Amino acid sequence: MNNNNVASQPFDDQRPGTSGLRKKVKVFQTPHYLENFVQAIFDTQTDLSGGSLVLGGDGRFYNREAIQIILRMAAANGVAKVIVGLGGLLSTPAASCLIRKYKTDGGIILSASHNPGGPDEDFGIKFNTPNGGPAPESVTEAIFSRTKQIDAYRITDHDDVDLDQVGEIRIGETLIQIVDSVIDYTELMADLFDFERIHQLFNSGAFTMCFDAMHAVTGPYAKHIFEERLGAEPGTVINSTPKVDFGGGHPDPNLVHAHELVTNTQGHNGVDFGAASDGDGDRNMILGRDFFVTPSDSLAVITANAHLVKGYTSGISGVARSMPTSQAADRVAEKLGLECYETPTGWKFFGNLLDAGKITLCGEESFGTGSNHIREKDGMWAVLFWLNLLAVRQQSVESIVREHWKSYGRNYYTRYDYEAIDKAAAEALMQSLGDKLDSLVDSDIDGYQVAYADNFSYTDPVDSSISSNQGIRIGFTDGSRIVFRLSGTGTQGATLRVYLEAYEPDPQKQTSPTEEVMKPLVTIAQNLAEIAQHTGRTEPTVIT
Ligand code: VG1
Ligand code: CO
Repeated sequence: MNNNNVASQPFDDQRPGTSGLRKKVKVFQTPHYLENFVQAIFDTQTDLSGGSLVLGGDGRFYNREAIQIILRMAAANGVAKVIVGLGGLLSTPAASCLIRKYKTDGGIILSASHNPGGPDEDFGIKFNTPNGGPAPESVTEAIFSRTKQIDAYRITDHDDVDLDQVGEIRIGETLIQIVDSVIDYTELMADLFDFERIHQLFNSGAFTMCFDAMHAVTGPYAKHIFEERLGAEPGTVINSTPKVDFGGGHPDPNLVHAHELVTNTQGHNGVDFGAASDGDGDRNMILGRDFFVTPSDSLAVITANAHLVKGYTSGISGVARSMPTSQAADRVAEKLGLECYETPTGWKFFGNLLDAGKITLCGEESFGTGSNHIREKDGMWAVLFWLNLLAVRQQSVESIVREHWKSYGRNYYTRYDYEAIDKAAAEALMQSLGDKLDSLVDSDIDGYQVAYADNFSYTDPVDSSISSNQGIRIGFTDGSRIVFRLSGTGTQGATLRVYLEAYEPDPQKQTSPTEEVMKPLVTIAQNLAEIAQHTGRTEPTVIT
């Protein structure tokens, strides 16, 4: 067995975005492309040499090939132990769980999350630190700097390792452990949730559920937990076999892409509870019968009800939400006397708050919810939280949310995405909107009074690091808000996201269709940012 030093040249586009490095599969297949990035991880994360690593991915096209390459590179870089998910599969939350449980020096997760998979679609890679969370900006920037200088990488000659048997193999000095992460992950969930009570709910015969794994990584976890452990009817989990191309769909749990699930929740025969997760299992969508729970509301409901759920009965220390997420959680925090933090988009910004014990719960409007049990958002966790809550409160999803609105007010919420627009046009739009901000404060726009208009900058309360230019916020005196930012996960052109929120405290006015309530704000947003003029688009690609 030989360790080879392979000469290479830097690529200039390996800066990680909101969640790791995401590119088309074809880009990752370019000779040395993946290898350079992985070597930059080994070069900057020096504890890995002689240390241990968790490795796995969401099973998309190129997952297995990339794992074999990374294993041979880990051996050549002196990693002592690599813990790999069976079949090369690890959901993002399961990877975080393993890093923490086995106290490894980090993890490499292969995923482009909810983006489609296949030879012409997307692939991704990210490094998680020993706390189990996505690397903070200081680490991703160090990796990026290294990719700009790299001139060689180390790789061992070795045959492919069998990823499909639990057990131990060696590549030279490096121990490879293939583990069934469903076991470790289930154990953690059983600690946090009242499995007995949820089992009784399913046994009662009066409760039905449908979970859509979207042919992505959560299939095996969901089958085991819902059907085998909690006694849900066989067939409760649909699309449960992970596929390299996610069955040709977008593994994105929203009303547009999880249409089979949505149909199953509709009408008289609809199930009582519907849920889905994304490509890598960190996102979740929650549905009742004929009822959609916005992710922002889900975070607020979870916060308000945490004391009813096994793992959280002793109380929570605080809550955080990403900036574009609706302010529903803020209302709950205020009532409960808890601190509520507003962070930039991306889970990495919750890490310090969780590590410091400042928060127990956190979430994003993009179908992400989680707690201090790991350092990633966790789709199955959110679904189990809701199940536990339904078992305790013995009410429908809809009545729980409607009661919540009555107590705290309703934050109507919607997001408009303009995908694959010209990058320069998107940047020009943000620039000219940014230039206007000062003049907007205190002005009146179509009857809405501007309270503040700024470009969000975040100072981390734990390490004082500053992240600026995180999106434009325009807040109005009635509590409504418009946020504009450019996506950091896309692989084609630019994506403009416009987030809209309106606050309604009056219970009599909490049943209007969201589109109707949002209309005036949509018009303001389109005009202010001159979206059509800059991008040529009069309609968004996706509305969630
Ligand atoms: C999007 C979401 C963000 C989320 C990120 C990663 O980022 O808006 O809230 O953390 O995806 O989620 P962006 O930069 O495209 O808006 V996942 O499930 O794709 O890892
Ligand atoms: Co994801």
